[in-house]
Amino acid sequence: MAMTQKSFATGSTYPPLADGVLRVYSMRFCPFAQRTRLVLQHKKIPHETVNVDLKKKPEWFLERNPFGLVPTLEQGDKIVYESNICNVYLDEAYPGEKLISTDPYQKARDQILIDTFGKVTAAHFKLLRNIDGPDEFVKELKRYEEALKQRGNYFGGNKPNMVDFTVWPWFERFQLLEMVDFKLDAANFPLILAYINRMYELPAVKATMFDKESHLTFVKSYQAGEPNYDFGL
Ligand SMILES: N[C@@H](CCC(=O)N[C@@H](CS)C(=O)NCC(=O)O)C(=O)O
Repeated sequence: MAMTQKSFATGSTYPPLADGVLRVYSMRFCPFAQRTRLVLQHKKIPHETVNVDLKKKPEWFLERNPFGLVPTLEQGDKIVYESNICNVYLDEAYPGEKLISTDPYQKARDQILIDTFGKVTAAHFKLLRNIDGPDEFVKELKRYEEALKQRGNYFGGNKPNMVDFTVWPWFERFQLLEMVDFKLDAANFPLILAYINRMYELPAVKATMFDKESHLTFVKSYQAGEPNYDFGL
């Protein structure tokens, strides 16, 4: 495993990557990176993690991903980035439980939930920033309440699949909406509320989650323009 969880910043030396080792570049509080960390954990894919300072990015990180975004995967001379692409790559390249359906119709329906989830994240962001009220967020999230009604305990049915690991990081962060006095209510979101409790039991979620206080501390530092990437270390 990599030497430290502390984030690497501009001017740092590239931490050497051993032959064959899969590395994920991450930021501990990034929901996109968490998507990929969830898949790595759930599929038990051996890997190491290198956290980067996203305000003062190391030069060697920008050489590997010119967009400078996490997650980014590196193994030998292979580089993959964009969370959804990383996750499809990991599912295809590694053995173990497959998270993407081989049934074309099921795969298409799952992909709709994955691709249109950006509407939820955008509304969540605007609500959290007090740019918008809750209407849009509630409307978009209702589609996922409906999906659970049709699918069962998880978006994947009786077990989690790629949809679950794609959307989960934001479900973990819905509790941040207490900052703007919003809470998911049992009348509108009974299945989502039960789902959130169920997901917290998954080993992959336990391995990648932060508690509410840590998320709140990070988000407040982020909103103040001084993100505390190493909070708690
Ligand atoms: N579309 C990208 C988004 C990733 C992303 O925005 N990650 C943030 C951290 S949460 C980041 O790396 N930000 C650095 C920047 O914007 O310069 C993905 O799905 O991987």
